[in-house]
Amino acid sequence: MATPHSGLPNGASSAHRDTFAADRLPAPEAMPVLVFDGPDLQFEPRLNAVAALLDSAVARGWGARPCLRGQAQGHAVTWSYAEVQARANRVAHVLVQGLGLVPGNRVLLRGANSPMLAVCWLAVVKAGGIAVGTMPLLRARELQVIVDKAQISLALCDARLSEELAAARPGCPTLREVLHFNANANDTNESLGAHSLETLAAAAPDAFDTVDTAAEDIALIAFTSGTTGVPKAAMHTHRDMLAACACWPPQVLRAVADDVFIGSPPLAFTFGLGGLLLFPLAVGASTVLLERVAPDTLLQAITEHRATVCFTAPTSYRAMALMRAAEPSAATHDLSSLRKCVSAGEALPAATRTLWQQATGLTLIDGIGSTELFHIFISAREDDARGGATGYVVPGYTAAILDDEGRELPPGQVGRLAIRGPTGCKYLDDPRQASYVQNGWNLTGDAYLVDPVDGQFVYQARTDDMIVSGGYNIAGPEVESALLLHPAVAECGVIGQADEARGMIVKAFIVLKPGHPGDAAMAQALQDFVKQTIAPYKYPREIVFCAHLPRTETGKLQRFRLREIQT
Ligand code: 3UK
Repeated sequence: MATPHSGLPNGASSAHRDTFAADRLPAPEAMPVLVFDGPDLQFEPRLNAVAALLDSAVARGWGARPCLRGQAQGHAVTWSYAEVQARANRVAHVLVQGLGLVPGNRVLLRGANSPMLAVCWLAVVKAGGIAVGTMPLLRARELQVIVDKAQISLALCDARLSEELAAARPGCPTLREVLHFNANANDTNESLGAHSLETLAAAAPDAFDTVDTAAEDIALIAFTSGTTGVPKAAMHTHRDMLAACACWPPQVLRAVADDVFIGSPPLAFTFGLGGLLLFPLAVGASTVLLERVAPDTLLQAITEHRATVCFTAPTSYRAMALMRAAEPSAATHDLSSLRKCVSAGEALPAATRTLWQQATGLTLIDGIGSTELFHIFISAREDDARGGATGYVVPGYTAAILDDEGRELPPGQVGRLAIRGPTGCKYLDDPRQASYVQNGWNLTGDAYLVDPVDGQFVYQARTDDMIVSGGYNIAGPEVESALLLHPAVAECGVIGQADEARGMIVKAFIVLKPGHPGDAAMAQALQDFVKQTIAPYKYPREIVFCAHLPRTETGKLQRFRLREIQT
């Protein structure tokens, strides 16, 4: 066992006996500059995020308030704050006494969103472990990469997702123990039934001394959605998560204790972890954790739970709005409980904002965040929100638009978005740290400009997705936004395709709404429509009609896969 890691910048010694994460932090000169401005961003040197979010809620007298809602072992449940704390304490005992978890060990968490998955996350972090979430659809090979990269020894896995993890195990020499949860009580398989996590937890005490971690101990390793290549592992400390809770949620979202949160992003994605677990806990609200989150099931669940705050991706808002518009009567889905709807993950097209407004009367709160910065850093409150712009930098963060040499550009000019604040990118042992963090700034890989009139940040494209055609810079998302205004278009994705004469041409992949033929006349009509909507040179010279678009589990369009498609 390595000696405890000390000498952290604030002088607090680590609680981690397993120093794997601290040993693999970027070198000091490669670290992002951290800024803690204002009274809400002053943190004690010793801090456990779950003590601050859960134990303190119960201590404050919120024990009886509803906390987690959803399905557990086939039943609909609502667990109060006190119950969630007791359950997390029991699971923490199983981890420590039963499985030998030592602070600093990584624990793989695997499951669709559910109350028990959230309890597992809280238990790992309470016990001083490092939670490593995995997207439900990952296959054995991808799980192996994660287990190997994070040197994971323990796993808590939803029984219904046990197969891929079992298939991965021969290639995971570090993985010592796997426990399953959410099995049906009558399941005949021993490891799923009698030795399930729930059975072991039921026999454990319901009090647990939350490990007194240092504010800068790593609590979370979030793998990036990894559109290409080896996924990057972004590490976050206990303080990072509390800092995120202290910025965008109170400044922009402004949720209250009576809110009922709901949405689609997996807890393995920091958009989901913040929006569907940490932010509701921070205000004493409750959160509905859904296993199935297709647009129709999400609509139904909003109605059923009288949800008030929704988090999902732009495409999901668009699909829900179109479904709602097609409903014979407004009564099929009653969305009148909704108060706040947050869109993130990719750019929000103005047409989608309008559709949602028409369907619900609500103004979407757009926000750009990243796995590396943990959560949203540019966003706008409903009153400031306007089509086509992401919003203002969230108080606590600073943003700049930089040119290729790192010089700050004036408003109106397109450049690289650079962010500083109380959170920042810390990749686990990865040379790509040097491209995300430069001179202390976090470079998100997005091209943005600041509107010279209202000062809002306006998204252009991913920096490597800019289409340069005939000498013009064309941002694919702008062409997508224009196409989405056409009544026949359900979804679309725009990329640049190599072209001898122009360097690149704009190429659009289009999913039409039912009943519209994908023929030459339609292609012509769409090209004409774009020319009339935005600068004519941006029109798609090539159009491909398709049945669906390739997307990640978090709703992001996989442009690299569109580029791979040979037509
Ligand atoms: C893009 C957006 C325009 C942008 C995320 C909220 O998406 C999240 O994290 P990822 O690491 O991806 C980050 C990248 O996604 N993006 C996200 N939101 C927007 N582009 N407008 C937006 N509103 O390219 C960014 O660099 O998967 C989002 C909270 C937590 C997150 N992790």
